[in-house]
Amino acid sequence: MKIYDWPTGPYPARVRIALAEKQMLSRIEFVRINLWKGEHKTTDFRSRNYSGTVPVLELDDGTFLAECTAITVYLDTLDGNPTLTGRTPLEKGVIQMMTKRAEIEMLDAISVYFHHATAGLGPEVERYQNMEWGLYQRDKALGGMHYFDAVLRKQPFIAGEAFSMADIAVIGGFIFAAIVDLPIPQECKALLAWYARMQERPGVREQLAIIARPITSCCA
Ligand code: GTS
Repeated sequence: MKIYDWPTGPYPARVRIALAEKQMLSRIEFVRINLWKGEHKTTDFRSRNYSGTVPVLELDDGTFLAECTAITVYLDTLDGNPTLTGRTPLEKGVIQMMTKRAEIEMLDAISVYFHHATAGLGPEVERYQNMEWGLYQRDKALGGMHYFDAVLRKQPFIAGEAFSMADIAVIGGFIFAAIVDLPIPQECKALLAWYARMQERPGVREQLAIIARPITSCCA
């Protein structure tokens, strides 16, 4: 299997963490797509993923799977022993809900802030920007952090009692927050304590180590 990605990107990191947790990294050939050069917006790349984003998983039969959640579900269920996406119908439902919520309320919101209210990937890639929309999404992400802090005051993980794909999505939010220098509010003590616990997991720690910016800068 191949994964087209950009190794320091928050979304690719989600799939890399999932692979590390599943001890599957050695089964993947990584193909680097240079986002700063707009390689993800070419016609050739869009034939793999119409949305023009990474990561994209290519299976040995030539099938392409895009979207972190879809890729993670596929990889997690390949061995018949899902550890990240739930076993029971209820676990699966809650994990999907909280993963989507992590995207809407934190990770995607920070991404919109990056692409609209900062220089983003530069003028060649950012063809349309809307500062007001970007700043609105930044504030939404800060609200999301407070929401997840409240969740983690009641339970140890984002989707309940066990580590899951939903935790990985919020880790992606932390990675993007560090990239755009968006501090995690100090009063979000349960969220910050959870993030410290996440970094004790070898699969998470190893992947964070390849991200150039120090993640802890947003939590100091
Ligand atoms: N919904 C997609 C998913 O879950 O996979 C979002 C993927 C996404 O936005 N990926 C980023 C991207 O391709 C990669 S990174 O920001 O994490 O490095 N961004 C490029 C762009 O132009 O939007």
